[in-house]
Amino acid sequence: MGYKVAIVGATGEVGRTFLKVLEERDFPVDELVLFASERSEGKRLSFKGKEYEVKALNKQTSFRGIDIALFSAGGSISKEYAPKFARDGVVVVDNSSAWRMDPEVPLIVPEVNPEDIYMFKNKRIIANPNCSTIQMVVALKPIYDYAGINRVVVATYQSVSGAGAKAIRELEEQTKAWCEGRPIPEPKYIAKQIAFNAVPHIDVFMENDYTREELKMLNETRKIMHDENIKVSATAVRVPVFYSHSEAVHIETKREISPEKAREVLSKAPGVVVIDDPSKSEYPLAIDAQGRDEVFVGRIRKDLAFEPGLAMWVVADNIRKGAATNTVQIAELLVKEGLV
Ligand code: NAP
Ligand code: 3JM
Repeated sequence: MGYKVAIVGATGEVGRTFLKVLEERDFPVDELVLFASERSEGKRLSFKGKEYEVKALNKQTSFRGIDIALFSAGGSISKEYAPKFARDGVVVVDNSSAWRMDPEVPLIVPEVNPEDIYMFKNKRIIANPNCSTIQMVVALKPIYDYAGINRVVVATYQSVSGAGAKAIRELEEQTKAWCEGRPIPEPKYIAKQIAFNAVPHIDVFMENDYTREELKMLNETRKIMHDENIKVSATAVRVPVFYSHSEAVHIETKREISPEKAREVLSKAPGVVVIDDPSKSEYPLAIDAQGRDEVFVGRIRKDLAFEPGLAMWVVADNIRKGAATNTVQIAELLVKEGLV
C-alpha cells in the first residue's frame, strides 16, 4: 500500500533532497503533489523517472486526500499552512522552527526518541529538529545512556546550505568576485561577508545576547532527551563550507566514561560512524559527510576542562540527516507504527 505525499517547498534545497531521499529509500509513494511559491508554478521536478509539475501553494483551497505532507518552505508558511493541512486530515512533518517547542507537537530524531511519535495525534503535526541539534543529540544519546550528562558546551561550524539555495549562490559569487579581483558584493542572505570569513550570527539575536539558533540547541535538546536539567551553551557560527555542519562538543558527564568506552558505545549506536585515529590524522570532515545520512564522530578525548568529561567533533550533512533524511525517517516511523 502506498501514500499520497505532498512536499511544500519542493523547489528548495531541502525540498529537492526530499525527492532524492524518498526515491533512495523507496518510500511507498502512490501519488506525489509538489508545492512551492507562485514563482515556481509550472516548473517540473522528477521523481523515479517521472516529471511532476509544481503548484503554487496559495492557490490551493483543499488538501483532502493527501496522507502525509513534508514541509520545508520556512517558518511563516508552516505556521499558516500546517494547521490547514492538518484540518483536512493530513499528517504534517515540518522542518521549520515554527512548531518545535509546542508541547502538543512531538520533536523527533528517530535514533533518539522514536517513542514520542505517539504524541502527534492532537495537532497532526510532527516537528523535525534544527540541523545542528539533530547531529548533536544523535552523538550525545549513547554517552547520556552510559554516563549521564550535566552540561554541554558546543561551537558549531555551519555550512551555507543551511540558509537555503540563495546563500549557496552568495558564497559562490563572493568567492568568484575575490578570485577575479572584483569588489565583493554586499551580503544579502548571510549576516556578513561569508567568503574567507566566519560569522557568529545565525538567525536573530535574543534578549540574553545568544542567537535564536543557539537557543534552539538548548531547548530542543532538552525536549528530545526528556531532560530539563541538561545545560547547553552554544555558539553557532556560519563558515564558508557548502554542505555539512561540524561541531566541537564538550560534555560534562555525571559519571566517568573513558574515550575508549565512548568510542565503543558510539560505534554501536544507530546512525553513528566513528572515524577517530589521531595517529593517522583520521577524523570526520564536512566534505566527506556530504551526501551521507550518518552522523560522524571523531577527535574523542578526555575533556581537560570538565571532570568527568569528554570532548568530540561531530559532523553530518545538514540537508540530509539535518533535514530531509530525518524527516523521511519520521514518515517511515509513522508508517511502521500504523499512524498514517
Ligand atoms: P530554500 O532553498 O530557500 O527553499 C525555500 C523553499 O520554500 C522553496 O521551495 C520556495 O519556493 C518555498 N517557498 C518560499 N516562499 C514560499 C511561499 N510563499 N509559498 C510556498 N512556498 C514558498 O530553503 P531550504 O534550505 O530548502 O529551507 C527551507 C526551510 O526549511 C527553511 O526556511 C527552514 O525552515 C527549514 N530548514 C530546516 C532545517 C533544519 O534544521 N531541520 C535545515 C534547512 C532548512 P520557490 O522556489 O518558489 O521560491
Ligand atoms: C530557518 O543552518 C541554518 O540556518 C538552520 C536551518 C534553518 C532553520 C531551522 O531549521 O531552524 C534555516 C532557516 C530555520 C527555522 O525554521 O528557524
